[in-house]
Amino acid sequence: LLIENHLRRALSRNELLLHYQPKVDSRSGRVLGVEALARWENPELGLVSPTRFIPVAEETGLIESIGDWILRTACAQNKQWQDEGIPPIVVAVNISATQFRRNDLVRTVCAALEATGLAPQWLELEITESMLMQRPEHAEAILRQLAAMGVGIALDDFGTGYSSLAYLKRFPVRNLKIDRSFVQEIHTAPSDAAIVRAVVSLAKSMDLDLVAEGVEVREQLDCLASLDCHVYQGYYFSKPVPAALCASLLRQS
Ligand code: G
Ligand code: G
Ligand code: MN
Ligand code: NA
Repeated sequence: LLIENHLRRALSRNELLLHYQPKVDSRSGRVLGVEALARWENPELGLVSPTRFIPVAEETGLIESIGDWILRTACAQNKQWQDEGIPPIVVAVNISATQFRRNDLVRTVCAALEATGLAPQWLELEITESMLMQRPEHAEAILRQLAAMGVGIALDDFGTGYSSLAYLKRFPVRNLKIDRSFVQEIHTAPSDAAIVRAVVSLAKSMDLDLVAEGVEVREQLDCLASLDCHVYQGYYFSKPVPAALCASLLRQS
């Protein structure tokens, strides 16, 4: 209840902000995109993790206004980077299960793009396999509308849920993000390398983009490269950082 009461006022008190984590091509070293990650800094509670406050936002309905703010802020930031002359990149925004279930997601996304002037091709939404599988017909209809607009869809934490390959083919998904649990020991655990090899092959045959999450050390990166997976996110390149710091990473890239 304490956290809920504070969260109700978080937006009007400017306590929410977004950090951005680069997505990098290990061959060129270039930043291809960024993932927006919400942060909440409350004077009494301190820094609260999204793993704590997003579920509260979902239970209380606050996710409607907070999710809308996250989308708009990420789109506005990306548009601003473009206006500053930084080569265009994709910004990815995490969508919660409750946001995805609602009937107004497409409208909310349209409104954010219109309000900020960001072209749809520079926005990607990250959803999870389980969100697709709960109401497949609903999911398919939403994803088709978003794809028709030109907005990209990424499957986050890929490999930890249970999407059937038939569904993967049916949904207009652009990008698979290999969950970091498979990357963590990829250089020492042959079974993890085998899983990643299978996902690489799946992505190739279905013409999907691929990102490895949670790359922290050089050995993981080398192993991913040997498996022909060249795009990654992780502390090895950069943790999620404030927009200003992210802009300087983008300018250097
Ligand atoms: O960045 P961090 O490791 O603290 O994120 C923890 C979890 O919170 C991750 O699973 C991430 O997807 C989720 N998360 C971070 N920002 C957002 C957001 O803006 N919206 C939603 N729905 N989830 C987020
Ligand atoms: O569920 P999702 O993939 O959206 O979660 C993203 C979360 O992963 C963010 O909270 C981010 O801080 C975290 N993250 C990003 N890179 C790394 C990494 O290299 N190692 C670890 N342990 N976490 C990471
Ligand atoms: Mn994510
Ligand atoms: Na993930």
